[in-house]
Order: sequence, then C-alpha cells, then structure tokens
Amino acid sequence: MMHIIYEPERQRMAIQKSGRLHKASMDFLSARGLIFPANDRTLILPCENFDIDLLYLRDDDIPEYVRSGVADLGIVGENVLAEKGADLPIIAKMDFGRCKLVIAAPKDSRIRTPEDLGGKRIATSYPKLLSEYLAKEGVEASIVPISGSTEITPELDMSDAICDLVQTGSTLKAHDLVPLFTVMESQAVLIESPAKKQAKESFLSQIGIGAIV
Ligand code: PRT
Ligand code: ZN
Repeated sequence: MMHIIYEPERQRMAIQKSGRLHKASMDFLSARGLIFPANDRTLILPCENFDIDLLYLRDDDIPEYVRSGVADLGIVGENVLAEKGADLPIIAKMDFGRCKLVIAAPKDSRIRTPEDLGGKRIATSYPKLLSEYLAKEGVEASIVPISGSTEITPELDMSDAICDLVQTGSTLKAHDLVPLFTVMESQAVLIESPAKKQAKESFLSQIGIGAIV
C-alpha cells in the first residue's frame, strides 16, 4: 500500500481510470518520459521522475476536478468537456479518442432533416449538447436523459432517435440505426485549471507542451 503525502507544490493530472482514454493517456505521458510505478489499484499514482501525481477518475468527473483546482491538468474527451466544463481552456489536442456525437434513428424511420425531430423523443447521455443543437436548429423535441447504452432505446420504444458517440459505426449498425446529423466532432484534449499557472507551465514545458494552442 502506497502512502501519498500531500505536497501542494506537486502538480496533479486527472486522467480516466479505465475505459477508452486510459491507455492512450498513459502512453502519451510515457512517451514524454514520465515514469509511473506499476498501478497497485491506487487512485493516486505518483510520477517517479516529475513533480506530478495522476488522479484516476471517471471521465465525467474530470472537468469538475480541474475546475475546482483539485487537479491542475486533465485529459478528457471534448464531448465530456463541452457537456460538463465548457468554461475550461483546452491547452492541447491529443489526437486520440476521436469520435462524433451524432443523432441516429432506426433505418425505417422517416426522420430526414433536423426539423423532422420536432416532437420526437431523443435518448442521450449528452442532454446539454443535444438541447443546444436542437435550439440552434429551432426544433422542439423531448430529451430522454439516460447514462449509457442509448442504442437499445428505440427498439424498446423508449425513444424515436438517439444522440450518442460513434466511432466505427458498428454499434449503430448492430441496432439497425443510421447516423443522420452530427452534433459535434470530438477527440481527447488536455485541459487546465485556472489555478497554479506558473508551476503548471514549467511542467508543461518540461514535457514539451509549449505555448497554449
Ligand atoms: O467509466 P468512465 O465514466 O470513465 O467511462 P465511460 O464509459 O463514460 O467512457 P468510455 O471509456 O466509453 O469513453 C471515454 C471517451 O472516449 C468518450 O467520452 C469519448 O471522448 C471517447 N470515445 C471515442 C468514445 C468512443 N470513441 C466510442 N465509440 N466513447 C464512447 N464510445 C462508445 C459509444 O458511446 C457507443 O456506445 O462506443 C460505442 C460506439 O462505438 P462504435 O465504434 O461501434 O461506433
Ligand atoms: Zn463516463
């Protein structure tokens, strides 16, 4: 069991604990020379050769940890950032975790244009992004908020369409859904908290991330 002593001068970076961004985030840091001990299930992992600790979190929580300054930096999908922390600055695009947030409907649906979504039920884990999209299109629809597996909701007659992430498209296809409209394109991004600017910048320059994009 590792004991972490609280050292305020150390930076903290929030990354996804497990899931699609975890390995790519670790690989990104290793490629920049950061060495971490083998993870023994701890949720805070001290870097062995830089003044930084990793916080392993659910991706959804990363914007809040960074906003509050508990984490100085974070790696998260732009989709989660836009839904939960649109106010936080992006300092680098990571070039992994690419996906699209799309509105998709059953193959046999008559939805062809965004206007056709009027009065329909759309299941999503991204209610904020979806409602912004609908407002921009001037469409009123009913948002069904659920936290995952939206793809099964049309066949259960819980929704008429879904708004979810797509990468290869094979999950949509498996449920006879077709992508219709793109709400946003996304990739993983590096974000920073408003606090502790100086120490953070020196860390970023040490790992070769220079001026803010
Ligand atoms: O446990 P935690 O809350 O941290 O993880 P999570 O389950 O919420 O997220 P996770 O690991 O699935 O995804 C993390 C991030 O990876 C997302 O926020 C996106 O930024 C990015 N990403 C990239 C994706 C995908 N591609 C993706 N394909 N996130 C999810 N998917 C899902 C999608 O929701 C759908 O169910 O994969 C399915 C579709 O994939 P295809 O390839 O069949 O189209
Ligand atoms: Zn999540």
